[in-house]
Amino acid sequence: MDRYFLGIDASTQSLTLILIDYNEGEILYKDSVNYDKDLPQYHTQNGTIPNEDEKIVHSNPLMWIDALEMAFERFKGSGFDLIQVSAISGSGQQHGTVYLDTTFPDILANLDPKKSLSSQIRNSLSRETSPIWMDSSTNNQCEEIRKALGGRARTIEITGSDTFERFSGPQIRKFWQEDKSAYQRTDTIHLVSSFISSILVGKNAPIDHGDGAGMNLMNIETRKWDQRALDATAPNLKNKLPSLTLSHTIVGTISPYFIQKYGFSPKLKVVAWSGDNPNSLIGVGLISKGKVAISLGTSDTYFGYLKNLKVDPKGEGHVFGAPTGDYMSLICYKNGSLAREKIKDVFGLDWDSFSKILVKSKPGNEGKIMLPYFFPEIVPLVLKPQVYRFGFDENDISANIRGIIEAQVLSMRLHSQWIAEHPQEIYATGGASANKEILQIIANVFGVNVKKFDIPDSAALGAAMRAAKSYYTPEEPKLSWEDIAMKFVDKHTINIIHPNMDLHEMYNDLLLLYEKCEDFVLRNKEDPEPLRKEFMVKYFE
Ligand code: XUL
Repeated sequence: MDRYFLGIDASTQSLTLILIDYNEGEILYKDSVNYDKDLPQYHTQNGTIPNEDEKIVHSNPLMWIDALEMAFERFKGSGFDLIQVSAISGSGQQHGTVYLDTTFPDILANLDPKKSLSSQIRNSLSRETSPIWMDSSTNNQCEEIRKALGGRARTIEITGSDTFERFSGPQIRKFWQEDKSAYQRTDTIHLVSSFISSILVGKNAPIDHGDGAGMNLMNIETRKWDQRALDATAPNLKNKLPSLTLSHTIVGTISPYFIQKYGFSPKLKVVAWSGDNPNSLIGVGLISKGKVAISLGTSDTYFGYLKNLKVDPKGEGHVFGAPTGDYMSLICYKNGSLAREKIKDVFGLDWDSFSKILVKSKPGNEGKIMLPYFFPEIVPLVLKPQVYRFGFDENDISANIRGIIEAQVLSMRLHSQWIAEHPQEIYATGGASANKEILQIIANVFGVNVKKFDIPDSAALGAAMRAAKSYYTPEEPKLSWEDIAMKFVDKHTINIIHPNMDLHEMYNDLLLLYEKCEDFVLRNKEDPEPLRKEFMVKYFE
């Protein structure tokens, strides 16, 4: 008993559930509900509602809770007796907001297990859809808030990040500007994480410091709502936000709805949910300095543990609260898996043939460089998508495949230089971390070992590990994050990929060239062509 913990990750394209056996350090059950395939009634594409304006990206909050019920239903059907689960925590795609009216607490307190959650919660939504992290339609609001806070440097100092299009504050401001009466009707604004944890405990649950930091509303030092940021965003906002809390807080026990419907124990503890990146930090065991992780998912992210608060003066990266109570750095790229998929689909390939072509192509791509802004990009900021190619065109299969992967990795190295500590080791996670050649390119570009895990779902695993830690800590204070990481993470490392240091030298040169290409296209600086020619002569003639 007291050994089974559940982690749930409500991400952009799917909802994943992981059950761990703490005593054995094993994952006993894993399942994913894919929104497009399993919930076709919502008509989503890659988990989002199609919109003619590609800057506007919303999703349906009811779909997330239907996915939750489907996952519980299947879990119950697996034969495992759900009464054995001791604690549950979760992870939500970050920044997305859910808008609820005054009826929400009552509805939650009186959920009828004979009806679906979505049919009961539907009427409490004061905004039908939720803007998510892929939305980039709030450039004006970002400027307004930044200005009101005293400029970029002040904004970063106060909130840990510059204002970003996808962050909750600018999104809330846009909602208030565009639909004042719906804003007024809104009683509570949740994040994806706190929305689902509220449903699980049957009352409004708090937002944790990890996810709260992705709003441009929380003071990164005091970890409280910052009145200046609230005032710069929308009127009366403080009254509409849940409270903030430490990530390890037990926010309640499971609501009777889930006990009656799925057979969970009335003692089941619900631990505060957090964002997917803070959860992944734990899921890959980043609890000390010098290690960073790259998550290759719908978004590609580069993140690391920070003992002390350190912000990015250029404002491309973020600082969030870490579930350990410390901090984490994060850089997020929108052109992740969906951009890789675009290249794969354009050439009618499957992932296997994509990989084979990647392996055969030459490192350095014979000097052919891509800037892969298939979608609006976050880092560097590109609001109007366009793909730039230097030295090749869109028909060259091999150059396009190597071009996109090298670009993604070089961009990570280029834009992570503000995190002063050079990584000593990189942990790879997310769906595309299954591709060994991509990991080899990461090792070569950064010049360090890359560790690969047999569980790419680090956010759901991290949530389950957090549930275990919070459950045990009061009784067994000696249980440290290191103990937990050893049990789950070290044990599941299946591959260490070593860098080729000759190629690393070449990538050092390519990094300079890549930066010149970015400068040329985005900052009107000099033509990189002469340097590109030199690079080709040096390495390919
Ligand atoms: C992080 C970010 C994404 C989302 C979705 O800032 O926007 O990584 O959390 O995964």
